[in-house]
Amino acid sequence: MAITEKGMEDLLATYPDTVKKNRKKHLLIKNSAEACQQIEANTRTIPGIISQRGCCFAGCKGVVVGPIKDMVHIVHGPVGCAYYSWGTRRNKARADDTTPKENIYSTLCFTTDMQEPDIVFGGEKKLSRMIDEVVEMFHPRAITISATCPVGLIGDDIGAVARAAQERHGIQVLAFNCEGYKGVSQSAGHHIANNNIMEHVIGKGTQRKPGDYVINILGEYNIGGDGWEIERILKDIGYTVNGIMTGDSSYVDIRNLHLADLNLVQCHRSINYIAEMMETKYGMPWLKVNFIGVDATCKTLRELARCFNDEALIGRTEEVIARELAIVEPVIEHYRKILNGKTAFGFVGGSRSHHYQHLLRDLGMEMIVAGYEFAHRDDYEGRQVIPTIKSDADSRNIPELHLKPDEELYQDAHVYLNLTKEKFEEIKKNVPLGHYEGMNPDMKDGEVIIDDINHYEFEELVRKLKPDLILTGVRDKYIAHKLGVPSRQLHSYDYTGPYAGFNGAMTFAREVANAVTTPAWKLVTAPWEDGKSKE
Ligand code: CFN
Repeated sequence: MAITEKGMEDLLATYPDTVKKNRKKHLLIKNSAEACQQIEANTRTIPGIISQRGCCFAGCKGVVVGPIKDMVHIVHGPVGCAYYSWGTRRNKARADDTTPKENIYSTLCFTTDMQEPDIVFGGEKKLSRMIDEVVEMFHPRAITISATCPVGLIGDDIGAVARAAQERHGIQVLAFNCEGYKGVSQSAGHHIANNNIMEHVIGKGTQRKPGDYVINILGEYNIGGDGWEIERILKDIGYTVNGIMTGDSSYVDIRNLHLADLNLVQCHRSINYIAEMMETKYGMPWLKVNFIGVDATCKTLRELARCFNDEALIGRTEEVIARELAIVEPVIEHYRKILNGKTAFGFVGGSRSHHYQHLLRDLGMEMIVAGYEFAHRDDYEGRQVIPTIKSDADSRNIPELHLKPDEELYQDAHVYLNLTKEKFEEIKKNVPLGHYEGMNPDMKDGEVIIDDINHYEFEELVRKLKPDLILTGVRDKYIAHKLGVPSRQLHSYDYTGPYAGFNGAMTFAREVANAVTTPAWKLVTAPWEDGKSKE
């Protein structure tokens, strides 16, 4: 089932002219004849339209800051903002070498619970008292304060409260002015969180974890245990994971983040700011990776080993890949028999809709509609892959060794560590230059790309394209079910996971096969089958 330009016009025909003009720019039918199809993204949702987006507070406290397990995260605002962002993302945490169990606060919910008098007379004193109480009861290593909408509206100076508390208690207290209304989506919150952590936490530590290949993983939040599966594979190969931003991460490890050799970037959307700032400040290169999907994971592991240009590491990588594939391939093959040729509709935040295209293809499935809630244009249109050299620690400051791409826009670097310039030139010959990695380049002609979908467009596209599976968010999951189509919820993975790495791929395959084949869907009459609804 495909949609034509005419079909797309029909879909938009219901809208008033201004809305139609706006939404048209957020919808694309992939056409490889056009060199670089552009999509409008990261702009304000039309008021009155039911968007799937979240807010700035969600992006800052919920996404980037919240998973840091050994900090107490205080939500300064009414109880609802704290309650509904409590535990729902399933970013898991456990005790480790740097963080004992008693320093983990991930399962708790801290809020000033602002009431009407606080809104009228100000909530700073209440916040200050709360910090004192938290320090007395929990003795945390550090504290964050995240502002919700009313805090910005009444003008509470949470920065001043944080500074005073920091002096009083001798621990770091970070204030995030991430009021929900800022920006156009949760993306603004990612940026605010990145800036504050970069400025005040990263670089303050002095302990690099021991090992020959020391890496950080940025943009991995350990949803359903994804990060643990990725770490398992990397450790087996011989890498030391110095720190993760921010799944199962600790304040202690984040202070030492700058001491690793290389940053891996899994979710580019939420953490690219830190990756780029660390490159500028510490000369630390970064590599965009994807651990979602069997082929994607293998490709990532091989690229990573090549970055270090170390024969032993490359050999060990191949050994681990072979060992894992021996287990994974028969399982994937089994489910591919059930799923081959089936189609999916994927609409998730700012990176997964692209990452999961790879895993679906492993299973013989195709994502015929893909979209993001809040991604920016570079997430859709891709980044050009340019090999870049980092020859050794000293060379980090030698500009000519860090070969800059000619064009600034949307370019990405594949980095190589510990190389001579000659060796680098040799490798460069074999790397396809000008190759774009991103959602649009990975899609096939006729498939649909959509930004900031709304409820109406979601329903209409499902009616027209009749996918076998919908990869959804928390709310649109139920739209899918009401339309008689099975779904997997790709934000917190319903109650399951991990989906990343090799073990995750097997879990995902089993669950998707179960979802698609469950007899329950035969008992639901889809609206286009009851003869009453249009089409
Ligand atoms: S874990 Fe990430 S992977 S951080 Fe981001 S852009 Fe959200 S919470 Mo929901 S699942 Fe989603 Fe991505 Fe990066 Fe998650 S696709 S919307 S803000 N996201």
